Amino acid sequence: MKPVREHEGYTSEDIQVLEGLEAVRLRPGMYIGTTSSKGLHHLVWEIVDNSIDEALAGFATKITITVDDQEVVTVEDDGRGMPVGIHEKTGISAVETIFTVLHAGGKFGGGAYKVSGGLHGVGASVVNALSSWLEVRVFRDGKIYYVRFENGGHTVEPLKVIGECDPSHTGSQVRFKADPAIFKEGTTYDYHTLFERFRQIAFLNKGIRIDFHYLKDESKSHTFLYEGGLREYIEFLNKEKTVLHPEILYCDEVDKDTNISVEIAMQYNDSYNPMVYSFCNNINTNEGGTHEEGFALAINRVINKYARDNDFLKKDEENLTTEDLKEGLVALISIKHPDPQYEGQTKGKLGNAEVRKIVSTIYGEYLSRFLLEHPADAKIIIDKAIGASKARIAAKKAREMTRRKNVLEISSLPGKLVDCSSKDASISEIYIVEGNSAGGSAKMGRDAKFQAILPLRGKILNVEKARQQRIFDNAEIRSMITAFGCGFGDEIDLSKLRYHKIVIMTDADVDGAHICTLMLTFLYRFLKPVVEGGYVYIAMPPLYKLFRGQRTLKYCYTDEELEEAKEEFSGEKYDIQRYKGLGEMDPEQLWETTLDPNVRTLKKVTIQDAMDADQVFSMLMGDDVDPRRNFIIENAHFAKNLDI
Ligand code: 1YM
Repeated sequence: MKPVREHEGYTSEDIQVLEGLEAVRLRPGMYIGTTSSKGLHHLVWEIVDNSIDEALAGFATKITITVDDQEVVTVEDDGRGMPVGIHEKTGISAVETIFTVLHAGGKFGGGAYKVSGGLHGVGASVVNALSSWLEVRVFRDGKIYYVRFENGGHTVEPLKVIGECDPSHTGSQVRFKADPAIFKEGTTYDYHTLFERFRQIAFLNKGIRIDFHYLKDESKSHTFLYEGGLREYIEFLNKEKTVLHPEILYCDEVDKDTNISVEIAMQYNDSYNPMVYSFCNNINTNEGGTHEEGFALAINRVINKYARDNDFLKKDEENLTTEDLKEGLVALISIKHPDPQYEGQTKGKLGNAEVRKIVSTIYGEYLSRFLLEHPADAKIIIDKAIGASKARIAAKKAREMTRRKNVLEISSLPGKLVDCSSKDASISEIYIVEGNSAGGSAKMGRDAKFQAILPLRGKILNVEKARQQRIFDNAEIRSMITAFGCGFGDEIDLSKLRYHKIVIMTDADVDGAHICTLMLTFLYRFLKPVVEGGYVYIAMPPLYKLFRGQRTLKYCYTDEELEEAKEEFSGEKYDIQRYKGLGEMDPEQLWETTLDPNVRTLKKVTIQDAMDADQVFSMLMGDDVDPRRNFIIENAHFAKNLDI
């Protein structure tokens, strides 16, 4: 059946198509998860994924993404150009089919891996359905083709040739404006989110060049191109760390039988934390899966064998555990699979069973060769793991001996805690307050029914730089864990959490920001489910008070608010007090600005992406002072704003 265009009346196929796109508009969450900012960015990933596929298939080398000051996104690649011929089944051009039929993209072609078919792969038609308008230009055979859709995917200008180009110029360009009627929180793209994802895509696909132009504010441009792939990614992740061996282990191979590609890089640093990240088809598999298991099997088997063969491990000594081997390890595992299966709570776990063996074999062979050829590096790696193993065995003994004193089993609450009277965790809040004087004001200013105060003296221990044992010797950390009541680490039990709001309250200066970061690092590393559960907040004390004599006119929480207030007050006389610290506020002021649920602003801490957070923490905790200072002064974007 030959379909006719909109103005000529609908055919049944047109209607089916529109019903499909209409379904996307009715339940956008089913297709892109959410219509929040995250869903909005999803639209960009979707179109970029198609360009990545074209690059992975060997046809495109460069992808350009532009976000202009009207929030219009343009994605362009130099691939073959989307097919423009008439598609047999639908009777309309392939380009139009890709953009109007749900899941059409995946049904074409074949052979190569398709990142666009992966976890997020909902297809370009979903982007079209959720856009006010969308245009496609295809450069192919010396011609420029053009098609335009409006209002959620209605074709307003069917595919036609609008000009000629040099036949050597091929590629695809998609421009779209997300529909504000769908994205009710706004259609504003976040520079950091885009920047970090494009950089990651470039690291994960060596040789692909990504040009990113962000034209808003002061316009910014970036080119990402990493010929070294994951090797360069490791260099980047270890930039602020002290690495233990200069050489990065790097392996990039394809399993011939299955066409699965395996790219792995790793290097040890002097920290105690593992940083193992895995990906399948460019998607971060943050719940791990068979590729991570295969990797762990390989390092365990090969390093233990080498250690025994070369007498690093004596007959009566036990094997190094995977945990020992991961101490201070930064590793990246990226596989590309023609038919990935994802499982787990957030579909972030790779399930394909065959992958375990393939990764274990490929990386095992590489690693044994590496150890043989680099005995000096081998010794450093094994010494590090033996150190970890000794510490683990010693800690286990110490734990067994002091079982009773274990922080988890201390029944009495810490002395400094000023608890609330409610025992209902869902309404209870605990303020972790920097400094004793601020703690005093908070204690008197709070609502004792549901607000508890835990003053901390000075800085808490930097957990990034210490082994577990020392961390739990730290009094401030023990106070917090005991007060929260839910345990920590693997033994955490959220049902025992005594407060459903944990509020970090520090001064609004550089020191305060540093203490806040230390707190977040600690929470992130040892009480991650508490952060993920959305129980952690940051208090926002005011920066300024506008007053006249004894009368407070207004509190301002940001410099912008102050500027606005100054304009409102033009004509009226007032003075401005700048608060330097929480200690300057009396209990009443603290209540009416920062504690009272009816007026206060809290920032909810949502660690969107464990990887970003870890990097931020590592950078902040690293030995290099400049990036830390700059970061703290500039922002704290790991905390996303949320007004309570
Ligand atoms: C700015 C977004 O979509 N590029 C792109 C998409 C395709 C092709 C090339 C392509 C693929 C194939 C053959 C094939 C797509 N084609 C399809 C479908 N950039 C962007 N560049 N010829 C061209 O896979 O065989 C879907 S996407 F379905 F038509 F094959």
